[in-house]
Parts: sequence; C-alpha cells; structure tokens
Amino acid sequence: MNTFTKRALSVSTGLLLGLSVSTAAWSAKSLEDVMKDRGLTQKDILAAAKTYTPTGGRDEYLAFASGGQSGQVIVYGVPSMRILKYIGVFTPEPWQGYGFDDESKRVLYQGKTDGEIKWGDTHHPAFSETEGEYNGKYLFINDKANPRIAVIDLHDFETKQIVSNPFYKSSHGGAFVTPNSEYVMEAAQYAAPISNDFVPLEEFNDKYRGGVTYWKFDMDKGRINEDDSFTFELPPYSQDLSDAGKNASYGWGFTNSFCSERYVGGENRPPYEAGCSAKDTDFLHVTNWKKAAELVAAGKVKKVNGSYLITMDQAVKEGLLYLVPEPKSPHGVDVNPKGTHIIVSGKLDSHAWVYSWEKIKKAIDSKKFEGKDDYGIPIIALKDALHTQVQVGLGPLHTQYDAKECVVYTSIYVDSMVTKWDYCEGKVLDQIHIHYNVGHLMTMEGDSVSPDGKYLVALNKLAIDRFNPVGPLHPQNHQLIDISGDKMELLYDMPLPLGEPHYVVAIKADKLKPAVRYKSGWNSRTDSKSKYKTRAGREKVVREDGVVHVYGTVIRSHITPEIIQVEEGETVSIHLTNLERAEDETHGFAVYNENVQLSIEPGKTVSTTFKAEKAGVFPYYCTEFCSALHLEMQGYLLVTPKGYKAKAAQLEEGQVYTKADYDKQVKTNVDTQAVIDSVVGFITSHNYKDFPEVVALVEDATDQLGFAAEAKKKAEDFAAKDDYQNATLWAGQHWQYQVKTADMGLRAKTFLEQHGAVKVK
Ligand code: RUQ
Ligand code: CUA
Repeated sequence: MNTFTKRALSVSTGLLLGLSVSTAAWSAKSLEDVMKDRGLTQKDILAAAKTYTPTGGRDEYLAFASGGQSGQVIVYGVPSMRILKYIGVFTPEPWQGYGFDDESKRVLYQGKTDGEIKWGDTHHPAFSETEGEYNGKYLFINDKANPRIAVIDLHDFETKQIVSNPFYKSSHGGAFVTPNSEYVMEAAQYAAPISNDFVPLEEFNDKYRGGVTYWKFDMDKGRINEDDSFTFELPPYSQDLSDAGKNASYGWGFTNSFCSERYVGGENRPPYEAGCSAKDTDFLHVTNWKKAAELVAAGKVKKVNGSYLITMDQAVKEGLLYLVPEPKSPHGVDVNPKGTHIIVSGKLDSHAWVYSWEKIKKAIDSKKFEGKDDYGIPIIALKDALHTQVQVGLGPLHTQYDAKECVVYTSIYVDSMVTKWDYCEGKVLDQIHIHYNVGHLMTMEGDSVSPDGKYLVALNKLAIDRFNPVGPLHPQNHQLIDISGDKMELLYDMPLPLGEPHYVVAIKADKLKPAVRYKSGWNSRTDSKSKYKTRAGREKVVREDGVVHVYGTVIRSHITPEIIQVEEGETVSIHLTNLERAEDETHGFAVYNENVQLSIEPGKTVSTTFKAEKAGVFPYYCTEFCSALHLEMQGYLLVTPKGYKAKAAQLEEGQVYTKADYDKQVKTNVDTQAVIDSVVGFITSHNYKDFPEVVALVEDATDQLGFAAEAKKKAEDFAAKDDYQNATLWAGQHWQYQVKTADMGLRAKTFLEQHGAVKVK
C-alpha cells in the first residue's frame, strides 16, 4: 500500500474512532456529573449554551477592537469571544509580514510624523457607513500618540493607508464617521502649537491650539483624500471624543473637551489633575461640517501646513462653531440613532447629561447665546440645550444605544458597573456589576442608526483577580453581557492579552465579504497588479540599476529559485508570487540574519529589499507549515566574497540511486495515480461547478497535475539514458506533485460531501 492510500485510510479510521470515543465520553458522564465535578450552576450552563460555538460553527457578529499600545486591531467573534485575527496597523506585525515587506513598509511609514514611528496607541475603531448603517467595507482607527488615522480594507483585513495629522501633537478623539463616510473625524487631545517650533508655555493661551479634523474619505477608492480634508482650529481645551450627528442632526459634529481651564502644571504648582478639574463645567464643541465643506469647495478656506484650516475667527463669522457647557471633566459624547439627543457623562459627576438637538439648533438659529468664551466662540446656555440629567452612578463614561428606543447603557467607572437607563423619561432601569473599572461599552452595531442590541461588551480597564495570574502585567478583560431581556446578565469573561483595547465595534458577520485569494500577482497594499508578478516557469534573476532583482514564486513545497547567488555589497530585491489558488495556502519567507519575514497569501506578490552586506551562507525557508514537505521548502542565499571564482568541482550527491530505486518509485506513482483518478471520478460525477470553492481547488489540482506530467517526462527521459540518479529524483518529484493534487482533490471531495453536492450525468 502506498503512503497516500495509507493516509486516506487512516483519515477514515480516525473519523470512526473519534466518533466512538466521543460517544463513550458522553455516556460515561452525564451533564449533571460534569456540573458537579466542575462546580457549575444552572446559570453557568445557560451562559455556556448562549456563547459556546460548536467546532466549525460561526459567530453572528464580528468585533473589531483597538489594540491600544500594541498599535493593532483585534478581531473576535460574538458571542463566542474567540479571537480570530490581529491586524497590524501602526506597528510592524511579522505574522502578516506587515512592516517587513516593501509594499507594507510603504503603508506603515507613509504616515510617519518625524522619522520612523514603530508603534501607535489605537483607541477608537469605526466602520464605514452608508446612510448611517455599517456597510462592511472599511474600518478606521486613530493613533493617539502620533496623531494619525489608518484605513483598513475589510475585503482582506489589511491596512491600506495611514495619514498623519498636519496640526496636532496627539489625538484621542478619532475615528468617528459621518453617516455616509463623507468624513472621518479626528480631534486633538493635548493642546500644542500647530507649528513644529518651540513655543514657551507662557504663550499657551495664544499659541497652543486644539482642533477637530474632518478627513475626506473616498468610498470608491477606499482612501482618505488629504487634499480635500479640513480642520477646525479650536481653543486649547483638551478636545476629547467626538461623534457625528445623524438623521435630525446630520451635517453637524460634536466634540467634548476637558481642562477648558487651560491649566498647565509644573514645578511648585498644583498638579494637572487639580488644575484641570477646577471649573464645574467644560465645553461641548458643536461644528457644522456640511457648511464648512461648502466653504472649502468654494475656495474660501486657506491652507496652513499644506492643509485647510478654518480659523476660529472664520468659523465664528460663518456660524460654524458653538459651545455648550458640559458636566465637570466630561468623557464620551454619543449621539442617539435618531440624531435627536446627545449624551455626555461627567467623570467627576454622577450624572449623565442628555442634550436636545432640537433645543441646541433653536438657540443657534435664533442666535440666543449666554456669552462668548475668550476666543469669541458663542456659548449656548445649559438650560437652552439640556433635555435632562440622570443620576447613573459614580464616574459615568461611555454610553451605547439599544435596539429599543430610549434605552441606553452607560459605563460607570468608579462603581465598576453598567447602568441601563431610559434617556427619554430620565430613569434608571437596571444595573449590573462588572470586573473591574469599565471604560467603553459596545452594543451590536451600536454606533449605527439601527443598533441591534442583543449583546453588550464591557471593556474593563482592570482584570485584577479574574484569571490565572501571569505576572504583574495582567490581561485586559472584555465581559460579554446578554441584554436581550429586561435584566442584564453576565455571560463570559474574555482575557485579551494584547495592548489595552480602548474601544470595539461589532458588525453583523454576514455584512462582510472577505476575499479567499488575490488575483494572481497582486500588490495588496496598492490594490493593483504588482510589477514584480511572476508566473510559473518564468522565474528569473535580473541585475538592474545596481540591484539584483529576483522574480520568484512559491507553491507547495518549493521556493523558486532555490539558490540565489549575489556578491557581497550587492542590494537584493526578492519578489515572490504565491501561485496557489487553494483557500488558506499561505507561504512565508524568512532569511537568516536579514530581518526578512514575508507572508504571501494565495495570489499575492510581495518584495523584500536588503543589502547583502557580508559574504556568507544565508538559508531561507517558508515560515508557514503549508504541506507535508513544508520543512523542505527551503533554499540558500549565497553571498560570495568580492571577485569570488566558482571551483570546477561537481556537487556531490548525498545518496546514490539505482534502477531498483527508480522502479520502486514508479510503482508508488502508479498506485497514487489510481487514487487520484478515483477522487477525480467522484468530483466530476458531481455538480462541482456549482461550488466556487471546489472549482478553485480543482484548478489548483489541475496545475499540480500539469507539473506532475512535466516531472514524469523528465524522469522517463533520464531513465531512458540509464541515468537512474536523476530519473529517481524526478520520479520522486512527480510523486510530490501527485500528493499535492490528491490533497486538493480530497479537500474538494470532502467539501462536496459536506455541502450536499448531487450526482450529474
Ligand atoms: S476613551 S475609557 Cu480612549 Cu475612548 Cu474612554
Ligand atoms: Cu510553504 Cu511551508
């Protein structure tokens, strides 16, 4: 029996065994036994049933969390809370080759502020929207530390663009999206001079500034258009979060602030936190982006630092900017789905304040103001803006909306709980304790115009005693809460061991249509054909402009070329195209000592360029366990000393083969072919063309079979010349291709069996 049939047999016996083992396990222990052994209550079992996702099962929602100081985005499923992916955004991420291949380096360092920033502090992810609904196309996220916004394409979950704010030195309040993704909002946090010059703190009030930027987004191109973006110059109050108006308040934006005292700490002065919370109120900034965009389009706004800046004077004169008092040291500003109300919490207040957009708009239209701030911006009196104040608990922060009208959830930081309340009637409905010190909250599709409710995720700042201890640095804790009934019910604790996920947004999973593979020879970062794409058999090495360009390919289980030879001091640029079409057949590429790690998904072309500084031997290999002979997916970069002349000596074989070896291999190949034929027979006798996944597998298998035929011919030619050394090696290679063909064929067959394929004539 050849290895392949053995393998097929062991798979089927394994399945049978697996079945009997699991039946035995179930019969030996009843649910009651398990509950008793593990000390589980009825409530635990119910929670488990609500979150457990059987093997192969899918989640209803996908959540995208900021990775905080990791500079990444974390993707997980709800309700299973299984982590599915980390997306490299502001930080190099070797698993994805992000920040290692030339293509992604261009994205990562495109948004550089000064020099090469290697990390980010991601805070607020936001989905692209159409008419206020998440459209599943793009995700935006900000970097607080080095004011930037990144664009992630949800077609392949890759970062495509990073833009750097031309005015700020920090930005917390991003990213927030207007209802048709016309703009992505980003607010400054710590006031700073808008130039890069040194400006003494004595000039804080006059020269330090805050702001809110409206980045213009082009949905068709999937990129931010920096040229058409604009920024409102704002007073040096620490602008915090923003939210875009929707429906009733469409065209407007809301940005809260703290430290409108404009306090600066320092030696022999009371600290920042004292000076920044002295006043009873701070300011909500109300900006009219719709009218501002018209001014920009009409050429009435000047550019500063190469970008449109609407000065405070201009904004006041044109009626684009207003202030409304907010509770002490506020946090969070959340517009309701209808756009009629805006909720702001005061970190040092036990109330959430509900503003009425109708009232604010009326005050603006009738020019009814209680005065101006020091910068001449009109202030709307609190009584002319407030709908109600509700006592929700100590240290309220963020609010999320439910599917039920008027119902909201507010995180209560100091009391470590979530308060469910009604903002129309101003009354508390329910409270639940969480663990511990909750920051943001998230309901399903909670930032859209039609939240789904269902689940609430509490993003807790401290985990303390919730998990097995792993040293002084603890994981974060995302707690899943069932909000489908009247009472909130805690379902699950998920430790998140990467950065501090500040905020998370969740979208219905079926709105996403991620790709399985790229078009062959694709530069995924520019979304276009790579000029370095290479087809099978066209691999080559070209010396051009002082660079050694290697046009290579990868496919199970080899890298072409397998040997690359350059001279010390030469610059090498290796371009690799993944020829696979089968789902999940990613190859990697690592080179000893050169800081090279590529991730080459099916169809992708990526490049790595480096200077071969020193003569030596540099093995390279595939970093993904892609196939049975993955470990053999290897090669050598030989860097010769200057002026090196190759010796005439022949490569000495480690193993000598005879006619008997050749015949044995041929026999194996014949047996394997019989298995392939039977699998092919099964596939072609079914309606496999109705299954795109299977069609791709069949195409892949056909490719492999084509290579197999070439190898077989070479083997036979050598055998005819009695060169059994080469004949046996090529016959072995023939078998390699057969195994890969069979592998794909079996995957296709299994897929057909599991997806109800029917027989055709
Ligand atoms: S903030 S814990 Cu960075 Cu969104 Cu409120
Ligand atoms: Cu390709 Cu391992």
